[in-house]
Amino acid sequence: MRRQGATCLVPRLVAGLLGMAMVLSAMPAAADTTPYAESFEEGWGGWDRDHDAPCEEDPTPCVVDWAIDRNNAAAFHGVWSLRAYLDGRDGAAAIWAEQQFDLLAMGPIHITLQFHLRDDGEGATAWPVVAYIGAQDPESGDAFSVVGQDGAAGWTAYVHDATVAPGIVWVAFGFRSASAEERIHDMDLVEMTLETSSIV
Ligand SMILES: [Ca+2]
Ligand SMILES: [Ca+2]
Repeated sequence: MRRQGATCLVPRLVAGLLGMAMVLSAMPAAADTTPYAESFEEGWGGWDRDHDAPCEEDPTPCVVDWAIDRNNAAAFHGVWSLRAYLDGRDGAAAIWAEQQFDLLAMGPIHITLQFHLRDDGEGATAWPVVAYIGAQDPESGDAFSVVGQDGAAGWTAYVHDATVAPGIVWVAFGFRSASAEERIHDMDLVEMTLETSSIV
């Protein structure tokens, strides 16, 4: 899914990050760490849903039933989270939340991403939990790194990190199916730290 209006989100995000001291050009001598957190209490916080189901591109396309919606049925932090549903009976698929950030820095940025995912612990087969940090809009499940498995009842924290060049950086997190089951996961409290090395 191509996002509509993605570019209009960037100025607001840049402003938000700038407000958190990502003005590295004015701080040439010191390393800098910028925190980021989104708990979905007021809305999506600029995140958007996306998915990849390879069978949709078969000569006889399949339809994979999936959804990600903001929901107040369960939360790790606050009241709201993103509730994600995927029907693994329809074929292999990955679903995720993604956002692009325009990061201002004078050198590589090390991003550490952490998010929380809730499982009911009743699945018969563990499914991979996945994440992405990179320069491209993630459109394929193959772009993602497996950062763990679901299956533990309750909320579990998952971590992914990468070093990227300044500019447009996409961050995404979610999971993919690995068996013919329906599954619901709540996802909440996405946190990042953005670290830059000292600039001479
Ligand atoms: Ca929340
Ligand atoms: Ca995408």
